[in-house]
Amino acid sequence: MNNLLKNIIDTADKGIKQLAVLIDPDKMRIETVSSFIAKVNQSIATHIFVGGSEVDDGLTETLIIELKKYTELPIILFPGDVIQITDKADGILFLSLISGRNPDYLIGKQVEAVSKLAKTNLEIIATGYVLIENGKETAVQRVSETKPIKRSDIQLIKDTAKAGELLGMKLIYLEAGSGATHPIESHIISEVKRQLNIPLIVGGGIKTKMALDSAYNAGADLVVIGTAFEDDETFFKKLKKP
Ligand code: 1GP
Repeated sequence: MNNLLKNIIDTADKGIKQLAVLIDPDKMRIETVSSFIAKVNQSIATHIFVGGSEVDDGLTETLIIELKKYTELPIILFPGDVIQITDKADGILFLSLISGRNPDYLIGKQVEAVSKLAKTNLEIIATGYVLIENGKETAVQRVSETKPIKRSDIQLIKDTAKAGELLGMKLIYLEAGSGATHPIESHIISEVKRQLNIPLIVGGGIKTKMALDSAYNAGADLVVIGTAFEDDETFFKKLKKP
């Protein structure tokens, strides 16, 4: 499956909204995968993202092998570290944390990943990752030792996202952080979206259908939800396919 990016772009161009369910291999028990995925399959989810800030070696691959038994949805790595790279997925968000100024997360980890990626058939999707503050320290912030951009600094958020596009990144991901108290505000999403010509991903702290719709209405092309499904699988009922 090597049309992941093309499909995301084509779908976004048609104005059809996309939803990725984020699964953290550290938090998902293998025995529960089949029942969890049965709910994902009945929902409006279009993608499965797999990743976490801190995941033990081997867990990602084991999880993806199990996921593949139960779903046809594309599985895209959203890795917090190089050890999470596995050929079992379909693609990878090749992230650069462009909101931060830590060279390891801007280019260092990416260089480290190259020899591992060369041994895979993963579709590699260059993604500018922009962390926005949400009121509390998130795992990405702690692990990457970078500061998020202040919510009030709209110009910096917009310029950072645009710089990612101008550098040739294919997607921009606005991140409030997993389990964020407040998702990214609509006006930030809409201002960023207005000046981008590539699809916009938004994630972090989205826990309700209303918050999801509000991100979509503001201009998010693809929304990522993880914690809300971990905490309450009945949330899938509110997101059933029509
Ligand atoms: C985290 O954007 C994702 O990287 C999803 O966040 O877990 O808060 O849904 P949540």
